[in-house]
Amino acid sequence: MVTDPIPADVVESARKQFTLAAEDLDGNRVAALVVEAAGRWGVAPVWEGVCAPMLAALPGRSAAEVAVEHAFSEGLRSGLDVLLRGPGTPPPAGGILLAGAEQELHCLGLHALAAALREAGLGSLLLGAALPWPALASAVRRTRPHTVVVWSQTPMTGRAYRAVRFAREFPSVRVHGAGPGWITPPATPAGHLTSLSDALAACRDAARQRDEAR
Ligand code: B12
Repeated sequence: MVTDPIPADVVESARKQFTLAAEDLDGNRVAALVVEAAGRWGVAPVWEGVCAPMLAALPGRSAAEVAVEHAFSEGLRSGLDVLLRGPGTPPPAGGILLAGAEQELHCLGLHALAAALREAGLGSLLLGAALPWPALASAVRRTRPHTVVVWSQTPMTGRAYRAVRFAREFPSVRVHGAGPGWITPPATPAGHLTSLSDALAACRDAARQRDEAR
């Protein structure tokens, strides 16, 4: 895994290529670019240095801009999803479970985290956007993860009390809120992750502690 910072001229060139592909509504090209860049520089540097800032800067006002936003975000999602994914690999048991908060349709941060975890040799079970809390509870009972990460992009879905109640319901599981929707960060026993690198480090620590306890 490469952890060197990406040189500024590479960031600039990657941004231009992503922009051209998104403006052409060419999601396949966006996907290919993210696979290529992350393969060369690592998932976290490419996500934090190129993709996330580009997403935050999208205007998304006119109809044409919204179409570009969809092409870009969908291309990123599919590129991240194929990255380092082995065919037929079963979801790891006793591992890391990722899900979007109830009613939250944004979840690209989790796709980036899932790709970064695969890169780190950890793997995860990503259940996608907008997972109702009772469905998340059911998934936790079935898969018994050591860590759960719940993504909220918008304040409407970042209900800190809900994450805290969930963490109390599952005291042996580390429950983290992630994303900018947690305006009030979830309090202990739940946690709050603010960057992809933080999230990766938290998941790796938890996996190491689980392995030491075995
Ligand atoms: C992509 C996108 C979409 C995509 C989502 C695709 C997907 N599969 O996730 C689509 C097109 C589907 C979409 C739909 C909608 N969207 Co939208 N969307 C965006 C956009 C452009 C990027 C969001 C994103 O994914 N960013 C990537 C994340 C990771 O970046 P970030 O949040 O900036 O990251 C910060 C931290 O989270 C951290 N970080 C980065 N990566 C990671 C990873 C991890 C693991 C961690 C822990 C942290 C972390 O670093 C960053 C700096 O602090 C934003 C624009 C913006 N300015 O944010 C609007 C935006 C979020 N959307 C918005 C809206 C309103 C909508 C819609 C309601 C629009 C509509 N009328 O239909 C719908 C439905 C949303 C819903 N019900 O949930 C608003 C939200 C306003 C608000 N605050 O409530 C925004 C802000 C646009 C705007 N300016 O109005 N959207």
